[in-house]
Amino acid sequence: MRKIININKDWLFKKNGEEREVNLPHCFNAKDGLTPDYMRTKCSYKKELPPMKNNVFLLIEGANSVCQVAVNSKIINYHKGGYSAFVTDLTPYIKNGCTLEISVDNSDFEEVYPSRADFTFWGGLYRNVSLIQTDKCHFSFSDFSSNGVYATPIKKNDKWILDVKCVIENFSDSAKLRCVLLDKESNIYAMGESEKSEIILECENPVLWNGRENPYLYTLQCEIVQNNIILDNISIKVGFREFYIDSEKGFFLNGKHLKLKGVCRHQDREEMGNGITEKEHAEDLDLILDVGANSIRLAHYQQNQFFYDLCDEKGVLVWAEVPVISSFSPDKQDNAKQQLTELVKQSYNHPAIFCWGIENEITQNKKNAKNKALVPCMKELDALVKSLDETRYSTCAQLSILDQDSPLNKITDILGYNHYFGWYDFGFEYLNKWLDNFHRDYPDTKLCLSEYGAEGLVNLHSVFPVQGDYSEEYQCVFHENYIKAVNSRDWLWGSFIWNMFDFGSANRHEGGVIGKNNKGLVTYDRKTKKDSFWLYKAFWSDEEFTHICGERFKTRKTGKYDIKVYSNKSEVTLEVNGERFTQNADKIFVFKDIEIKNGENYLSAGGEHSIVIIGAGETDKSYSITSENSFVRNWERKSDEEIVNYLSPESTIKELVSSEDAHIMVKGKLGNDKLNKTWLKLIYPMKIKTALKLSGLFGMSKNYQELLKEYTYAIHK
Ligand code: ADA
Repeated sequence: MRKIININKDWLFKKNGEEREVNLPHCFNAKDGLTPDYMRTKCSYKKELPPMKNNVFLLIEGANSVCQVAVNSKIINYHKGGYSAFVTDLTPYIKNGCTLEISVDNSDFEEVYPSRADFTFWGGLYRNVSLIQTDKCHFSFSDFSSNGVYATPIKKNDKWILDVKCVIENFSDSAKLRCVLLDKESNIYAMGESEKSEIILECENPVLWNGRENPYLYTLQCEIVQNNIILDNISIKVGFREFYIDSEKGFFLNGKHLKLKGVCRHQDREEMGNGITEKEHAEDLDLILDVGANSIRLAHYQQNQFFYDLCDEKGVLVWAEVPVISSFSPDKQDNAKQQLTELVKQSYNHPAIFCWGIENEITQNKKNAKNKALVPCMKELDALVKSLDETRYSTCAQLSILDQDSPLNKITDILGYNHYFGWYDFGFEYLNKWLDNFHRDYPDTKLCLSEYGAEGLVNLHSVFPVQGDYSEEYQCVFHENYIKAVNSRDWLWGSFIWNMFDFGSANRHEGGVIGKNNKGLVTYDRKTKKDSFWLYKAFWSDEEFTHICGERFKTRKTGKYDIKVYSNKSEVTLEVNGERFTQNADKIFVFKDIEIKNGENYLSAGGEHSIVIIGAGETDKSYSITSENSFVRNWERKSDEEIVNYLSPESTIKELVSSEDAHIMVKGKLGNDKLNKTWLKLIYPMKIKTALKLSGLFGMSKNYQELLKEYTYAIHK
């Protein structure tokens, strides 16, 4: 029988010549990973191992990104790829005990994905490390460090079978493979024995794994038996389910239509980086279930097996993927194939997974995207994934601006596009046009929205939210439009919000925040559910609730405000300082012209959610951005007299350009040549608000946005 010994405790960690004791999981960028010059170097972890008999394997579940294993100063293994597990055979070295030294390097390696991406490349031995002691005859680790068991539920002519294929080391003639399938109550549901390493179990009318409704799991116990002695054993979960996607009707699970209501997830946390524990994983999934999602895109890399297990248990459909991202390089193709093979083989048995992602925005680096090897390389990854798993879809997530007729769109079984209309480009209205054109021209393509999102900072607020203002309110407006667009198109099989959580991205500096991407529905510390969280809960969850928006938009100038409420009830009553207002609506309730008086104002909705807004002489100034790295400021509406000297999103481009102060400052920053206002004259009558939305339309968007950024910055300085 195998024995698994967790060795997370008591490692001697060495960084830049300094040594200290640490426990795993450990991330050596936990303190600096949100700064642009975070440490990218080689560190090492050392430990004495006691003498051990039998075969002993070292399982490292994740080390970012290139890892070297040495025993008694001799290098015995090397692994490239920061997110997949890998196993090293210690048998020849451990009989008398040994010194184990694991070096982990998160520098940029030419031949390893990823090199460029919008997230921190957290270094460290950041998942569990264990020793697995086995008999000479055991389920093999040699097949890309999988557990050596591949169980495939197959439905043929209305009958289910479970095809169990194993890879076994030293499988002698006198040994047998035994597979027992147990139901939830531990009753034997099916069983079989074989002298070969494959068994087919007949499974009559199994209870289906049916997503969130009923994620029924069986337990498969695989044993290698010799003379009635169990030499090795592995237990995995099995779920029987069928799914398919129709380009017109969407996603079907077990014959029933199911729109995939998805979020994307990054795993890192404040002060921990990627070195998180089961507690944090479980907390993340609980929040995802709370918002009512039934699907997750586990972007942009292989995640912890524990998290896939949780998704199996809770019935959440998973898109799993490799970090072949942002910038194509033929030099990394071998590594892409290796990471993809590891992902599929190591995660093969999870019923939750329905597709394998082979790339994300691989055309982002325009120069590399022109490389003739790009399409053939992506085709090769697609063929590889299909050869490894015939039962799931291959997929990819394309950059928004990739031509709809790109040959890259014809490679995978299903397709995703990442769209940020209304954040980086155009206005969100453009989404409808883009989607309808796509479906008209490519009606057979099975398309989803693989990403969409907008920044929402819980400390920034606006009565008149505009694109790019980073306010919590604009994030809501953005998502209100997207959810409607998604829901009104049955053919769109799913959508994945970017992102469920704010996450570390060391090179970012915007909205006044350094080192983070703030497009989460929930903050980085998982403590605050932004208003947009409740919008999705209203659309997705059956759990009744009422939520008043604007709780953090606390101190406002006295006056009349529209108060927004999200709820999945059809009728909501809002009580403001004792006065009651009732409204019927669908998910989004807007109570117009609510008087906010001086001092504390008490707002309550159906007794379920109460907030306090303070009426004051002025709105709290901290609700507007002050950092010079943000390109759009949070603007406040002023009275008509004040507006003469104060620009707002309602002001025209002419007013903006004629501002003497702004002009002088921009001149100093950009130089005279860029201050040529001739082309700006064409849009003089346009409101700043509209111009920002449409900036992508002018074909000179970079210049244009640069000018607008500089002007808006200058005016508010
Ligand atoms: C891309 C990318 C993501 C994400 C996003 C953003 O679409 O795939 O990794 O960071 O951009 O927020 O800009």
